[in-house]
Amino acid sequence: MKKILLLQTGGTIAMQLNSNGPELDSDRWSDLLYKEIPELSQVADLEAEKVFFEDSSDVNRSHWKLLAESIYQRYENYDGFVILHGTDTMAYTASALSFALLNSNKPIIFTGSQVPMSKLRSDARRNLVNAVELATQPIPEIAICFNDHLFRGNRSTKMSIGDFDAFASPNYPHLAEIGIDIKLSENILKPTGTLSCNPVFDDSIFVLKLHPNLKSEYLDCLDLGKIKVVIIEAFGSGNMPVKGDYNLLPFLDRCKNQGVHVIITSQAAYDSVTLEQYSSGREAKKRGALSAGSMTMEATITKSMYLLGQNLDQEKFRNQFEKNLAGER
Ligand code: ASN
Repeated sequence: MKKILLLQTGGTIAMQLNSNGPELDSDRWSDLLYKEIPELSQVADLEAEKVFFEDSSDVNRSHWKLLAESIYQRYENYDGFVILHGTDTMAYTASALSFALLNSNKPIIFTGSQVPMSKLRSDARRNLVNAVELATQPIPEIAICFNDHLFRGNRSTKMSIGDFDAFASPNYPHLAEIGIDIKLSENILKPTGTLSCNPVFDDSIFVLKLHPNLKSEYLDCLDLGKIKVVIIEAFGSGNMPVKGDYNLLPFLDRCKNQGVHVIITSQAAYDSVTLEQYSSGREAKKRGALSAGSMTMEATITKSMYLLGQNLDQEKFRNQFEKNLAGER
């Protein structure tokens, strides 16, 4: 029987429902598995550990480091890993781990739930059983298992607050479908190299979401001396205002002069940023802006933080950012 390590990090799946709504209750987490789903022992030889215990809105780069190191240190002792995590930032943590732990040849499967395990009509039980079963399969991916789907972690994004079908991977096919049988897709990564652990993330980034009428003068307050990457969530294929009061090109010039990388993502979830398509994208490109291509915002943010953490020079950062490091683009 496969040996699977279950790492608990909090989230709704581990919350107790009281009169205020779901709340974290750290005393209960270890009972969760064995008391409520004893049948899991038929699927795998499971061990459980608490890494941290947070609503996932409070999870940050220090937690990513802790989690990556926990897996790395225990990697040889288990066949696969399941991480119980809050849904709100699960796609960020999964993306971060995909860069921190390159070349994992074992399944590292994130799951969580929309409704606490303790509630009768919860999705927790199904998601957890599916995730444990997937962690016993030949899936060398850092992935998210939710509502009978398996998604590549760094391609995933939370789409719904109230639906059990909370996640999607808009620009990459599902890695598995879970019905009566589990059907693995052809698109699963092939194992390569040996696992490395490099969980250093620099947080000197700033994300700017564009909207019509965004006053570029507000951006003058940004201290670009402290920021190393500006990620612009632009329109469509990577476009932005380039005329009149709302012209953003002077801001891009300022970034370039100060050695700040500018990365362009899109407010449209599907397809890829193509800076060459319209003149405003071309103007941005002329000023050195990089395209995030088909990457999710979660992957773009965590990849930028990861590459900054590697202390690369400007050119190397650009090269690495444009490369596919972990199936993210
Ligand atoms: N707020 C929760 C979290 O992300 C939401 C959830 O897990 N469904 O921790």
